[in-house]
Parts: sequence; structure tokens; C-alpha cells
Amino acid sequence: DTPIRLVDYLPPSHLVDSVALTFRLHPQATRVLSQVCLRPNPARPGRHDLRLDGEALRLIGAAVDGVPIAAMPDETGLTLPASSLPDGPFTFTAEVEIAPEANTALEGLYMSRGMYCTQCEAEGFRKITFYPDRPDVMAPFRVRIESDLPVLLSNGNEVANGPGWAEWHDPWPKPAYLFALVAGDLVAHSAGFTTMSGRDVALNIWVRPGDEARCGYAMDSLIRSMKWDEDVYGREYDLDVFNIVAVDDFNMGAMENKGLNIFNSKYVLALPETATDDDFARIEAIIAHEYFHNWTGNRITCRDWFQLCLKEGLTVFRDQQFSSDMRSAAVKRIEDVLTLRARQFREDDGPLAHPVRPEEYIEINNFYTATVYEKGAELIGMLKRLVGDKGYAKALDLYFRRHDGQAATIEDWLAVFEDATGRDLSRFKLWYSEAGTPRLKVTDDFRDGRFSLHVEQVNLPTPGQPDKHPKVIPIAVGLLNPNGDEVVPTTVLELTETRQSFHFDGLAARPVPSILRGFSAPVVLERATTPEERAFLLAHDTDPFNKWEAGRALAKEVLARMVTDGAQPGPDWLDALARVALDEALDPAFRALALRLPGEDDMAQTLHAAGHVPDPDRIHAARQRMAAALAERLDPALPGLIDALAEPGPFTPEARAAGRRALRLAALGLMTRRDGGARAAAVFRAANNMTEEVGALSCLLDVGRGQEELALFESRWGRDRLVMDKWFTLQILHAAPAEAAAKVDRLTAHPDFDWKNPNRFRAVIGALSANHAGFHHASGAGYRVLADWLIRLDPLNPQTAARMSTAFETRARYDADRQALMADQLDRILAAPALSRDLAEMAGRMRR
Ligand code: BAL
Ligand code: ZN
Repeated sequence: DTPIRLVDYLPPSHLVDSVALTFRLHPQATRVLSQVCLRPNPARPGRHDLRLDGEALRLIGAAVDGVPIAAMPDETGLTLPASSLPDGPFTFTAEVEIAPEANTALEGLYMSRGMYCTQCEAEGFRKITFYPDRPDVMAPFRVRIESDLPVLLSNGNEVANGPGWAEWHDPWPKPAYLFALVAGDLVAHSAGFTTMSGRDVALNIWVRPGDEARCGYAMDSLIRSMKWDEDVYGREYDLDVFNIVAVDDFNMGAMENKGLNIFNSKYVLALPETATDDDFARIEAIIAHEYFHNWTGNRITCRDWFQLCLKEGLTVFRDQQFSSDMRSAAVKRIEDVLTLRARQFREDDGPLAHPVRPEEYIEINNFYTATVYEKGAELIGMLKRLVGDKGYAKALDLYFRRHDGQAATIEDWLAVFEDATGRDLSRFKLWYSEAGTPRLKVTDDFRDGRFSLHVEQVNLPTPGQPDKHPKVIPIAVGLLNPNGDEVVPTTVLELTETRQSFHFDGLAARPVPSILRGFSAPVVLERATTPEERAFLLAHDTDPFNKWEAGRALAKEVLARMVTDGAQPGPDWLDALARVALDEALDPAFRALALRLPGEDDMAQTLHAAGHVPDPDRIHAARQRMAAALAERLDPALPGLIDALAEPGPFTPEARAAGRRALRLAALGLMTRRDGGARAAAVFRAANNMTEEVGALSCLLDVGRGQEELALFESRWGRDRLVMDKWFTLQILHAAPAEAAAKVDRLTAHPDFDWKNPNRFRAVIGALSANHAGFHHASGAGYRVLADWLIRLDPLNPQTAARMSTAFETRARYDADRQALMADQLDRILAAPALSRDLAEMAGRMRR
């Protein structure tokens, strides 16, 4: 397969003025009739062939302006020669047949437990009919659906219906990737919203009968999202109806189709008894994310798929802002940075590193990555920091005004910031084109009342990019007096060169610097400092992120020593952490985060960066010892903490209560190491919510207990697919390293292991790669079982197989034996017959 390159971009040969589609739904033989009104694109002077994308379509007939044509599609589409096309506007009509029931890739039109649904981003529409399937071709769509199923939905507003049919019209021009259709036996949880200009919008969440009582939180999140986007960005909804549909078989989290968002049911359905606090938070964030796409993605879309971060980075940034406003901004920032480091820094550090705006791809589905999404969002955060809140607001207003209805680029995006604020962003643009996580090496000195920070940025090579340039890096810094008072409040230093010094004058004493406050840039900060200074910042920093970061860094240093020297954690660290954990003036959610020990994959990455070869067994054992030491230190306080944090009254998913539960469960986890699990078993049995039920069960599994509770859980929830996903995951996640692969073998033989369902597949196979010591067990059994399942899934669902193959991206970190074992499995994958383009690209990049 030849790569597609950004430099080869050409505007489309033809534009589409309107599209009319008729679907005669049938599981094995759906007929799709299309009528596409086209005209030559003035931006491409001259006469051009018209290329229509189309894959796995049985062409019944086609015509241009009503005159049948003898079209012969190839494997990827149909070319209509320029000589056969009118000079001006014309209509292309086609009738094709497709088989939704046989579509296991879950791209295009497919079936999920008797219901028809679609997934067209990025290039699924070409599996529905022949069309210029590219995001810069935007058109209004009219859709007629014919089926006996009771609920028939598409984009836009419903304009007519009758027995066995419905017609929808979407007046807003959109690219084909935002097309959606749903047909099924569904019921709605409905509500209404009046927009800021007084438009009444009907809101519906469509689910299977029986699930309608589980939609309340998603609906509440939607209404809050709509209001927030009006209040904060001035963005109003633009149709009479907003529909959401929950689907059980879905490759992604959700999809922002215009007026008809389609969701993985995991991110819609929630009751206190079935969903954890994390599930509630994710539902809120994803509902918001998809809704916010209506402006950042749909009204303004991407010119081509290289610009994916234009909509995704910005929309992630917006959903992060929303969650911060709804919950605790400090806790949200810490959680976002944890995710960024765990997923994006890891990606940047290995063979899959790519710029936020990639310059080539073989399969675009492989670029829905943490780099495009999460690092893309960090770039927006840096821009906002550099131009200030007012500058950001002005730039966004201009963006919406200037580009509404367009398919835009990163150049357009940066130009609105330049035009709105007068700032030159040509250097900043390097963040979009160069991969890799910059390292900041910081030293300081203090002389005659002047405190100086000397900063050097190091931009290491990444695959295909041996030489890098210095980036523009906003570094938020505050200075504290030795007594803990803040002498210099947060100021943003702008690093633009490889080396720069920044000075603070008029200081009476040498201050303690708090650097990279709020994690003001996606970089690794390297600064030689003392445990005492970290403990000081953990106690006194006014910036909540850096307060947490100080504790985190301290924990990682202690754990690193435990791994490399077999040391035990010293009393200083234990005391410092105990002070935070027991400080009732602090937010319980923050205290829970402080108690969360560094993850094993995170430690492996850190040790590798420090020049060690990480040993997964030693990391695992050291982390267990660390937890045991912390449990011993906090032992006297744990029962009181667990009692005091019990939530009286009925469950509420709001952040305050969730934070208390998080701290309670952190304490319970430690207590389980002291009392053999008696308290956790009691919490499990008394739980009236899934957070505590799963939390207590995890505590037990973590210390090798909980078999009775697992059986109880299964008998209670055996018929609930989403809850049972948790049951599968927990057992793999908490399996002892030597048993993890065998546990996968046992659970994949379970009658409820439906491997064709992406959620269930991820629940088991994805959990294996999240069990660091289990996946990397020296026997290679973890690598082998993952490869077995990827090879099996790939012919059916290449997209999910390719995504999950990234477990191998950290190969270079480990010892030669493990590297060889992983390479063997990548070779096996690459040798699989009829390997998909998706998995071939990923395995090939990781094998290089
Ligand atoms: N556009 C794909 C799903 C999402 O990012 O919302
Ligand atoms: Zn998105």
C-alpha cells in the first residue's frame, strides 16, 4: 500500500450541491439509491475525471443526467472520465446493494443485535455508496429510509414519515463522514432544550427497550453541554432535534454525526448500581465532546484527514474545559496529565511517534491517536496560555465567523490567532509538524537577590525526524519563600531558544521554584532536586497540579530506588504522603490521587528514560512492597478514614461524592493489605453502587482473594453486558504476572466471551496489555496470546485489531529476550494471510 501524503493534496475535481439517498433496508441485501448533484470545482480549472470512492458495493446501475452508463468499478471505486461528463452541473445516480449483516468491520452500514447503524468516519461512507468520500466535499443530504423497523433516523430534521418509511433532511452542508443512519426497535428517553435565541430543540436518547431508565445522566450531561457551549463559546445548536443512539457493537467511544450522535452504549447507559464514578465522568465528557463537535468538526470541518487534530485537539480541549467547570479543575488537570503521560508520552517515545499533524499515512484509522487527540488538546492549551484568555476568545470568535461552513486547515487555525492577536505563530507551528516530547533541563542559581532559572530544551529524534528545532514552550512558574509563602505568583515564561535564562530580582532569600505549573506544556521536566524540596512543594505549593506533581515525583524516585537497589521506602516519603492523605483541608479527590501509586508501565517508561532496562517483575514486586509499607504507615488511620468517608444517603454521581468514594477506596485498598480483606469483603457486600462494588472487589483481587465475591458478582450481573465487561477485565488486570496469559485463555473460553463485540474483546484482551507484569512475563505467553487474538480478529475487524496492537509499541524499552519475543509475535502477525492494511501498517511500523 502506498502512503497518502499531505504534500500531494489537491482540491476536489467536483463539488457536490446536494445528495439524495434512499435506503431499502435488508440484512443481506440493502439497496442504496443515490442521486448526487455535482459540478466542476472552480478551484481546479480544466476538465477532470470524477473519481467516486466505493468499496465492497454491488453496482446495480448508474447514470449521468438520467442516461445509463456502463460503469466498471475497481476495488476502491469508480472513475467517470472527463470526456463523458458535462462541462457544467450534472446528476450522478446509482443503485448499489450492500449486506449490513455481513459487515463485521463495523464501518459503513452494519447491524448490531438486530439494529442497523452506521460509522462513516473516516472512510466508511464509501462502503455505503459511490461518492467523493473526502471531508472537503460538503453537501446537504436528504435521506429516505424504508424498513419495517419502528424507529428510522438520519441526520438533520425529520421532514416526513409514513408506515415503513421516514425522510430526513439535513440543511447544513457536511462531508460524507458525518452521515448517519439508524433503524431499530428503539425507545427514547426524551427531554427538551431552548437555545439562547429561543429555538426549541427536542432531545432524544434512543436505546433498546429496557434501557430507557439508564439514560438520565447522559441526558443531564447533554443539557449541561448545550448550555455551557452557549455560555462559554457563544455556540448555539442549529437543528430542531438532537438524537443520540446507544449501540452495543461499536469500534470507538462515540461519533459526532450531524444531529445524530451514535454512541458505544458503554458511554451512555448508567445507573448507580451499574456504572462507576469513572464511568459517569467519562459519559459526561464524551457526551460533551460529541456535542461540541457540532461546531468544532461539523460546522467547521477538516480539509483532509491530515488536519484531524483541527477538530479533535480542539474538541478534546473544549471537553476538558467543560469537565473542569463541572468538577474540580485541579483534579481534572491531574487526571488529564496522567492520561497524556500514560498514552501520548508513551507513543511519542516509540516507533509509532508521529506529529500532531501527520504528513503521511497508509490507513487513516491508525491516526486516531493520543498524539492527535490529547497532545492536540495540549497545543490549544499552550496557545491559550500564550495569547491569554481574551486573545483566545477573540481568536475563537474569528474562527467561527471566518470558517463557518468550510473545511479548514491548521494554517487557517493559526491564522485566526495571528489575525486576532497580532502574534506571529510561525515558530509555534513546529508543535504541529514535529513529533516527540521535548525535555526541559532546568538549573538555577541565586545571587544578590536575583534568582535565575537556566532552561535548556532537548528535542530528541523520532522515526523519520532525525533533526528537530527548538519549540516555543510556555513555562508557568511561581516562587515560594522558604517559609512556604508565595513570593512570585504564577508567571508564564516563554522559552523560544535552545537555551535561555530567566531572572527574578529583589528577593530576600533563595526561593523554592514551582516550575511548569498546571503542566503548562507537554514536556518532560528534568531538574536535579532534593527529596526535601519535593516534600516542601508537596506541603506548600499553591498550584494544585504542582503540589500533586511533587508527591508524584517523590513517589517515583522512591519506587525507582526500590526497583534498582531493592531499597525500602524511607520514613520521610511515608510521612509526607501520610500528611497529605490525612489532611482534611484538602479535597478528598486530590488526596485519593496523591495516594495512587505510580503505575508499572509508567515506571518502566521512567526507568528506561533514565538509562535502565526495566524489569517488569521487579517493578511489580517493588510496587507491591511500596503499597504494603504505605498501608503499614497509615494503618492506625485507615478504619476511621473508611468510616468517615462512607456517603450517607442515596448515591449521587457528582464530583464531591465521587471524590470521597475515591479516597475511601484508596484507604480500603491499603487496609486490605492489613486485615486480609475482611473490611473489603464487608464493603463489597454492603455496596449500593458499582463504584464500591467494583472497588472493593479490586482490593480483594489485588491481594489474591475475592473468588467468592467474583462468583457473587457473576450471578448478580451475568445478564448485563456492560457490567460483565468489568467482571472480565478485573480478573485479567489483577491476575498475578505468571497467571495473566492463562487467565486470558480461561476467560476467552467462557461462554459469554463474545469476541466479535469490541467492548468484550477489549475487556479481556485489552486488560492483558494493561497488566504490565502479566503482559511482559518472561515466558512470552502474554505476547503470544495477544498476537493469537489479533490475528484472529483482524479479518473481521481490522480497526480494533490494529488499535490493540499498540501494546507492542514499547518493545525497545525491554531486555533483549523480551524484545526478541515481541519481535517474533510481530513477525507472526505480519505473516498472517490476508492481513488488513490497518494491522499491516501498525505491525510494520513497530517491527522496524
Ligand atoms: N470523530 C471520532 C470520534 C470522536 O472523536 O468524537
Ligand atoms: Zn472527537
